Order: sequence, then C-alpha cells, then structure tokens
Amino acid sequence: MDVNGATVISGHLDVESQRDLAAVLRVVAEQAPFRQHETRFGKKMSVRMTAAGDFGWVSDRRGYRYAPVQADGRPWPPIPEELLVLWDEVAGCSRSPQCCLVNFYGEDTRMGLHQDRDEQDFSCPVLSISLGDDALFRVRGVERGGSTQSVWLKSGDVVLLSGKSRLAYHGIDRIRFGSSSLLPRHGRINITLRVVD
Ligand code: MD6
Ligand code: FE
Repeated sequence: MDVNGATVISGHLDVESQRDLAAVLRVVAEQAPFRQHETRFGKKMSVRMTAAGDFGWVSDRRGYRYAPVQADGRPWPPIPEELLVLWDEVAGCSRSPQCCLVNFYGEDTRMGLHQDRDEQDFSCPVLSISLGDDALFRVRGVERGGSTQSVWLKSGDVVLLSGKSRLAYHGIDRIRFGSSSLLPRHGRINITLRVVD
C-alpha cells in the first residue's frame, strides 16, 4: 500500500516472527536499556529508546545525534540476525544497516512529524517494523504544500521510506493502547533500520 509515497507492507511478519523479534529485543534491552531522552530544550521525550548496531541515536541538551557508544561508554549490542535478514529481503539496498533504533510507546506516547535526515546516504531506505499496539502513522506528501495521509499500523507491518519519499515528513499521532496482546504489558515497539554514514 502506498501512503503518500511511503510503502506499507501490511502483515509482513506473522505472529511467530513478531514474538521472536520481541524476544530478541528483550536481549538488546538488557545490554542497552531503554531511556527517555531529553531534547535540547530540556524536555523529556515521551518515547523510550534504545538501539543496536554500529550507531545508536541519543538526544540531550547538546541536541540529537548518532553515537557510536551508549551514554555509559558501552558499545551498542549487535543488530539481531533476524533483522538483518529482513533488511536483505525488503530494503533493496546493497549496504547493510548500521543502526537499529528501537522506540517504545506507552500509553499517551506520540512522535511529532519529522524527517529522518541525519544519515549521509539518502539512496538507502529507512525500514520500519511495528510490534504490539496499533498506531496512527501520518505521512506528508513531498510536493510543496503536500497534504498528509494517515494509516493505522498494526503489529507485523513493515514500512519503507525510500526513493522520493525517503525524506518525507512522518510521525505517530497516537496509539490504541491495549489493542494488541503481543507485548505482555501492552504498548508498541517500533524498530527502524538505517544506513548511517
Ligand atoms: C514509528 N516511525 O513508527 C515512527 N521513520 O513509531 C518512523 O519514524 C519512521 O516508520 C522512518 C521510516 C519509517 C518510519
Ligand atoms: Fe522517522
């Protein structure tokens, strides 16, 4: 499905793969705990984040940036094999992902409209995977004055921002807390894979 240029592959992962991914992410979170970052304005973001790969993504009063190590100096854990396989299947990119960002959305968590443009090579897509509760995903058209289109993302859906839509503004307006039973305490996990440098 095309949503203002974003490719939404509904139901790409079956429930078993979703459970496997949730389990490998628990291992990632043991080595790199979820954190609620501050923005440069000193406000806490509502999403909780962690990462795997050569780079993670951090934000604090100095602003946001990719970082090769965690705040405590430990390296980020490796990107789980399952995700590297998924990238090879659907990304259509010869380079391997260097950052796997993991966002956790609890009740009343949202993500404002933003562009993913801190990477060097926009010919590589950003691939996202949704796990857990449904989320209202909004994408703005890339044409001048483009209007926004929204879609409810469900657990197991995959989204690709590539080509013309690579720099499209997008965000999460809200989640339907408790709509999925994949995660024991509900909420939503979004995984994004990207090539950074
Ligand atoms: C989310 N997704 O689904 C937020 N970015 O929670 C993103 O910010 C995103 O879905 C780049 C490409 C695909 C995405
Ligand atoms: Fe994004």
